[in-house]
Amino acid sequence: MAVRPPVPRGIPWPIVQGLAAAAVVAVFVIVMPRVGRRSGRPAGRGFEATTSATTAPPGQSPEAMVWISGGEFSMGCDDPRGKPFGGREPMPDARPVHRVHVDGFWIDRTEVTNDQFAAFVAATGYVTVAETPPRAEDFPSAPAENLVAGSIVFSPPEGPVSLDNHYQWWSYVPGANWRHPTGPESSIEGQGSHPVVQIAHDDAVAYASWAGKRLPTEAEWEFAARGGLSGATYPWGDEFLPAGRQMANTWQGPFPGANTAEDGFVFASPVASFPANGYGLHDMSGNVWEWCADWYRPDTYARDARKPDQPLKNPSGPNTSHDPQEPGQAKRVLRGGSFLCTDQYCSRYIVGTRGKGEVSSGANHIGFRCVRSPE
Ligand SMILES: [Ca+2]
Ligand SMILES: [Ca+2]
Repeated sequence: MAVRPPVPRGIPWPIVQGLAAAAVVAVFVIVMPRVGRRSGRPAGRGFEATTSATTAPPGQSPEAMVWISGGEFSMGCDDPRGKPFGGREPMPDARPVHRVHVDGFWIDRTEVTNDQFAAFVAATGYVTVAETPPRAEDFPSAPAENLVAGSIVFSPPEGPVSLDNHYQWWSYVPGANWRHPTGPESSIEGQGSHPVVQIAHDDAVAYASWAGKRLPTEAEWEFAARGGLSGATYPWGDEFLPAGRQMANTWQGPFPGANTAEDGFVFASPVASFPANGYGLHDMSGNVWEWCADWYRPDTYARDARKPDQPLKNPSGPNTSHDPQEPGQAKRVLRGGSFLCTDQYCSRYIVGTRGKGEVSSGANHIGFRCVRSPE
């Protein structure tokens, strides 16, 4: 089981809320927007076949990227409750299921690794958000001694706890950052092929720009994650454990205190430790959450599905974010779930489900991958 990292003393919750809790709440708290419950909302078309454009790659694929020829697919998720491993959340923000077209693009075969991010930092001197002390002007009521650089770390209690308060298993840890994912005593030595974590949205954008890439739109991410399947619950099909096989790095055992790691990993696994989907992409479900470019709103799909007879072309999300649970927080979309996902709490390893995170907050289960458009 994970060693409990040091719980910070004297860090006011306003700082934690500003730097940390937003992402935690964003990703894990059940969101119950009214999407789909109002009369007059489009019902959506349900799932229809994915049609691939079958265009050849316009040139040689960049290293470690896969060409996705694009096409038309059904985006979203039915209510997964009642399905095996479907979890307890209705996922209303992932409906209506609606038709979307995406143009072709390249996508990283895996999540961005520590080695890849280290090369970026070595080349640019980039300093991540988690390595930068919070600014006094952003937290005017906080004592100066509490404005310390750090990030959010999964800090499980011993023994069972109620699952209605995520502060029981998340802590703001000074000194936690991508080089020290769970705090100053931790290290990524020997973990070059692990996904980089403790990455805020700006950090992911900066890396992508340096690499000549960009973050995927949510639609591109889901098209790629589905691997050519239509309406499947997972990137590989409808069975969570086909022939008893673990297909993704998630959580087994009672959450959050006792990870039995039947899939072999308590924390993040080296990228591509689990089978690829139909497009050759690894870890589109589980391992670490992946930032997308889009702002998060729970009603995005209701807006996008307003013309159900016309596939929406290359949607890039709303112009601003809004989360009714935390209206003041700027949030971008996160997708795919993580090694902490379980049907007891957060079943967002389900391929059509949506997550979200406050943009300045990393955590030790949040990373990313990049895409590139043809010239
Ligand atoms: Ca695991
Ligand atoms: Ca992932």
